[in-house]
Amino acid sequence: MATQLARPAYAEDLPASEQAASQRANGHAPQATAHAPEATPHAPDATPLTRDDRIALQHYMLLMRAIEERAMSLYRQGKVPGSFYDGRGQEAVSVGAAFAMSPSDRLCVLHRDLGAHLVRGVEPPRVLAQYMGRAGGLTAGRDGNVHFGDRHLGCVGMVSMLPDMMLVATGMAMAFKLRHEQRCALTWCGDGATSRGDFHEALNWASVQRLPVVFVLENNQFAYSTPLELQFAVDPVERAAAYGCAGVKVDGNDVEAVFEATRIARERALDGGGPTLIEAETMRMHGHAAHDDMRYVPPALLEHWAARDPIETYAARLEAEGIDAAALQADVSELVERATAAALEMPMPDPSMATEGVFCEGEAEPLGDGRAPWSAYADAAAPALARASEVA
Ligand SMILES: Cc1ncc(C[n+]2csc(CCOP(=O)(O)OP(=O)(O)O)c2C)c(N)n1
Ligand SMILES: [Mg+2]
Repeated sequence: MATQLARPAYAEDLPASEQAASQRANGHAPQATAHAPEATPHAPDATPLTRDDRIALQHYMLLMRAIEERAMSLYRQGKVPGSFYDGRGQEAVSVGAAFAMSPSDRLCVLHRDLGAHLVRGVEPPRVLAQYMGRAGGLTAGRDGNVHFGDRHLGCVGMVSMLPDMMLVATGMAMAFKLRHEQRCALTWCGDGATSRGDFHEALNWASVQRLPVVFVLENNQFAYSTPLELQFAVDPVERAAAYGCAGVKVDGNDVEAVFEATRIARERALDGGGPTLIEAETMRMHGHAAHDDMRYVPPALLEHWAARDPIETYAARLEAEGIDAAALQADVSELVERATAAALEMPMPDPSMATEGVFCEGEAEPLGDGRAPWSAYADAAAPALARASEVA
């Protein structure tokens, strides 16, 4: 069932003629004319989500939550080395944004964005094995918990220094521009990231060069124990304007709002309109990591956001459209149980492999394409749900 979604305000801010004039003033040719012929699907201007798309969005959010809940219990059983980081409450941000991207777009996925890996096609047993340091994990035990990315699925594994991945995404977008490739880079960053120099360098360079990159700022109210009011005096979206970067604020607990803002930002990027900073307002519902009891978070704040849980609110919306949300939940629970059993059967890595595959040996292999379950990218014969179940 199609629903027309509201366009964020910035989409109307810069008419095409003004964009072109601004580009000429900056000495940049409009990207739209510089692009090579369509190499990847350029999503239609206003493609609404289908019923299957909505089911897929909920599927991936449920999958992210169920995997992370299971991983947390494995952590408590001593099966996850180090600590464990999750994105409870932020499922809509990673799933909604990743869902808008085409197969040949490239993603730098952050530590609270498991949903994006799942959308791109990473299978749940590999994620659970990763957390447990098993040989079948994405890094085959070389790195623990959240520092991973499957390059075969168009994702660059994140590094711990934050927000370095903003610069990596900016660099990829620069390469797309230089090669006249019709693709977009996407990355996430936290509210804490806005206080780091890399954040400003990335926004500035991407704006000066009008690069096809989308930055999703996950404003989850805290950077470890530092609250927003100690993080910035000026809203990051307002700062974006100072760089000449489009900025938009969305409800980060509304998966369709995040999807739509990202879809429009991507279109804008591919049309030569430059980068967009999307600030998704949400809440980190767990501690910074499993070891953090988050005593510093006011209980009333948690209660406020608990009532706006992205999965529960979307389930109610789907039910109103006649979709059996409970059945989706049951399918995912079963799937994650199977995935856990599979991961627990995987061996620990052979220690002699630790130094293999760390550096590039021989010819560098380009990143591969990822899965893009949104129906706009799928063949008419392959609806999103079928693709979602493939991931399972
Ligand atoms: C440069 C740098 N300093 C400190 C850390 C340790 N660290 C990891 S996550 C984190 C909190 C980051 O907060 P934010 O950017 O808001 O992201 P969130 O964890 O809230 O999603 C910190 C301080 C780091 N990874 N990199
Ligand atoms: Mg934060």
